[in-house]
Amino acid sequence: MKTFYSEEHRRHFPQAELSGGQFVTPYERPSRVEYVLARLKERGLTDIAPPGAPDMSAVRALCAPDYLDFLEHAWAEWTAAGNAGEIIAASFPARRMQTARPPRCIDGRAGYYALASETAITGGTWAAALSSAASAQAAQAHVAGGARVAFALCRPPGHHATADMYGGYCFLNNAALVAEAFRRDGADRVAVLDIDFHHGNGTQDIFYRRSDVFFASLHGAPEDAFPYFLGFADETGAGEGEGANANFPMPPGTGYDLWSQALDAALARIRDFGAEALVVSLGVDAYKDDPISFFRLASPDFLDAGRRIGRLRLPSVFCMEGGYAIEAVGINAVNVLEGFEDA
Ligand code: Q9C
Ligand code: ZN
Repeated sequence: MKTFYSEEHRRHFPQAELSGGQFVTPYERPSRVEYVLARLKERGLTDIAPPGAPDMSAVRALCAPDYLDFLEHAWAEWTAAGNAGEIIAASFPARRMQTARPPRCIDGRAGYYALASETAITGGTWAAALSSAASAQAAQAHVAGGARVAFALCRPPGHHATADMYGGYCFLNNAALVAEAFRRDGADRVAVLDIDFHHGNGTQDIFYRRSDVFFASLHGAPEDAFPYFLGFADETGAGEGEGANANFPMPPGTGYDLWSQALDAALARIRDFGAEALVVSLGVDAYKDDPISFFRLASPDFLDAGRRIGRLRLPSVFCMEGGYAIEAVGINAVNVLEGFEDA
C-alpha cells in the first residue's frame, strides 16, 4: 500500500487550543503523524511519497469561494489588524442571527467561518491544509490509476470541515475531495465510511442532498460528544439524498462488540448502495486511551476493523483523520491498513 504524505503539515502548529476553559497545547499536533510514519516503516510499508501540488480547481469546486478567500488571507488580515495571538473565533452567528452576511472585519469573519473555537489558525495553516488536501488527491489518483488502495496521511484532518466552515481541527474536507474525484473519474456511486470517534459533520453536510455519495459514520452520540449538533440516527439524507446517509451514534463506554456491529451494519449499507469506490475517514480516536474520546477499542480491534472493511473488495482511499493517544496513533492507524490488506 502506498502512502502519500507532505511535510508541509508542520506549518500548522498552533500553540493554543481552548479546552476546559484553559489554553492547552493542541491535541491535534504535528507529532501525531511522526508516530504513523514510524509505524509504517516498522511494518515495512515504506512506499511513502510526497503529493504534487494540490488540484486547486477541485478544491474550488468543493468549497465556497468566500470561505477559501478567508482561509488564504485570514492570517495577513489578523496580524494587520494588530492582533498578537493566533486566530481564535469567539463570536458566532447563533440562533436567530444573520447567517448570510459575512462581516468585513477579521474577528467577525473568523466567527462567521468557524463552527467551533478550539481550532486556531496561524500563518502556516492555509499551506498545511492545502498540502493535506494534496495528499488525499494524490492517493485518489493512485487508486484511479489502478491501485486497489492508498493511504493519505493527511494532517490537518478534514471531516469536520464543510464547504464553508472550519473547526474540530479541520479546514478542508479531504475525504470529500476524494469522493468527488472518484465521481469525476467515472465511479457512479461512491461511499464514505467515517470511523473517527467524532461524527463527520462536514462530510455529511456536503453530501446530504446527494444520491451518488453514501455517507456512513460511527461516532460518539451527539448528546455527549463533539460536534454535538449533528450525527443523530434520524439524519438519513434529504431530497435526492434521502436514504444515502447513515449515522451510528453510540454511548460512552462503547467497546468493540457494539462498535463492530455498527461497522458491519454500515458496511452492509455500503454494499447495498452499490458503491464502486470507498473513502475511509480513518480516525483512531475510538481507542480506549484516547484523551478526548469515550469508546474503548483496543489496538487489535483496529486490525479486525480493517479486515472487515477490506472484505468489501472496493478500490479504497484511507484519509487520516483524528486520534490523540499520540503513541498509539501509529499502531492503530497502521493496524487498520494491515487488516485491510490481509482481507
Ligand atoms: N477538550 C477530529 O478528531 N473538541 N477532531 C475537543 C477537547 C474538538 C476532533 C475537546 C474535537 C475535534 C478530527
Ligand atoms: Zn475525531
